[in-house]
Amino acid sequence: MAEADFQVWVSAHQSHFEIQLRQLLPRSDTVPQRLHAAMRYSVLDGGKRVRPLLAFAAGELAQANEARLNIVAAAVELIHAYSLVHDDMPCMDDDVLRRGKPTCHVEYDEATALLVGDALQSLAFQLLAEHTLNDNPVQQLQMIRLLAVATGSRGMAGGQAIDLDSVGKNLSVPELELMHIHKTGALIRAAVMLGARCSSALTEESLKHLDHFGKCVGLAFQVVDDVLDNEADTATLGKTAGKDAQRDKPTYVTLLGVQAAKKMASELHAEALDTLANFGQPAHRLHQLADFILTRKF
Ligand code: GRG
Repeated sequence: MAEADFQVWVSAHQSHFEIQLRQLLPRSDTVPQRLHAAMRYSVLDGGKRVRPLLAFAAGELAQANEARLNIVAAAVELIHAYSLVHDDMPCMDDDVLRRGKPTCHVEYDEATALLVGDALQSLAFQLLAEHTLNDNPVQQLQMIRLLAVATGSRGMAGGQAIDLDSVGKNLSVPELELMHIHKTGALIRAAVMLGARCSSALTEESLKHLDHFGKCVGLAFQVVDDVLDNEADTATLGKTAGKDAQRDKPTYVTLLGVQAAKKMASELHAEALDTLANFGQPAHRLHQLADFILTRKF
């Protein structure tokens, strides 16, 4: 019953969010048409939308306004889509399949893929700057800063730099954790915090709990991703499976083995749920999303 209710909530938010994204992205019949078409190709009709769902769930906990949540969720998803487009390019992971379809540089070309990433990132910050996200403008500036830090060299881009540098190397578990907290974790953590900060209802202490929850599920997401890269097939994932081993990249699976990696994901999940206990029932969607992050098969 609870599972069915969660599926209804997920589907309703995913379809509603898809409509929002369609409206927020530039139309493909406006100049420059090819770039706009490639941006829409890279963002629409695909992906689990985990980060937007986390923003919506954290926002519901904070009783935030839905219109504001749509904007922060879109900004985070645009940053995520940009990172996937750039990550797939020949100068980085060099992949041909993403979300079950040809990657952006394959469908279009490399220069277009580069520009798609650039333009999606700019659009994310444009949205945060042109919509009201919090009654207090100082708080809103803090939110824009939060996403900027999570995206830049002290967040996702920095994690990607460490990742590219790690190919063929033996990292320690703490080094791997540092890389993934930045590369994957920072944006997931930002999604939770941006959703919560769309209202001023939560105390600083509650925000700290949520931030810790975001940190735990962000890292758990990556540990599970490493396990799936090792265990799942390309058709299920919608992206090339076994890529990490192929590129000789250190992962939780190569460092710890599959069983220990799964145990680590479970421990992070348990820590995330412990943190949510501070909120009780109003945090049930975040609880369900943490369960999904642990048990996902794609
Ligand atoms: C290029 C600056 C820059 C950063 C790229 C996030 C990232 C950094 C690269 C993506 C490579 C990758 C497979 C990372 C592992 C975790 C991850 C982010 C998986 C993809 O996210 P999902 O599973 O994808 O949420 P969907 O398609 O469902 O949105």
